Amino acid sequence: MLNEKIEISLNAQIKMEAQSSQFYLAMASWAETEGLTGTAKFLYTHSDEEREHMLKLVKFVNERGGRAHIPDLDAPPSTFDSVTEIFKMLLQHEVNVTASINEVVDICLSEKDYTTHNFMQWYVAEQLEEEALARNIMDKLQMIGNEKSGLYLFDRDLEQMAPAEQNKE
Ligand code: OFO
Repeated sequence: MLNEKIEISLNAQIKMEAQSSQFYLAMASWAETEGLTGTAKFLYTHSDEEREHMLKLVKFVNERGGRAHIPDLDAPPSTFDSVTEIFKMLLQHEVNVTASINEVVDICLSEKDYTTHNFMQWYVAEQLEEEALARNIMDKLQMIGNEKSGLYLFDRDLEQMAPAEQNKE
């Protein structure tokens, strides 16, 4: 049975993952309208994955005798200045997600809930990879600068990166 503190923190994490999914969906949609097919594909996949992260938490909370709350979400922006702005925001967002996951892990330890602690380790590892990937993408973008041909190649690159580097459970 989940204790109340843990249930509250897991529900907060459910919202965070759902919000991430919406945020990346908005980015994907913008990229698609800008003709950035590879970037859009990468972001649509990323958005789907965040939804999976949310679902995994929903099921865990319910299976442990708690009650998952499906939250209201804030509307994400519908336009962005550039691909660089998108990935800067994405990286910052992932850093915030990591902090929030660490918070859940902290609560698990102080409440001595080792089952949830164990479950959360999957998210800890996932964040490590997601942050590394986002940093790697930012490095590429910094190298390209404002070069149009570089952006074209970057977009093609991202198309390849979409499903392979992600999607593991
Ligand atoms: Fe990338 O946030 Fe989920 O865990």
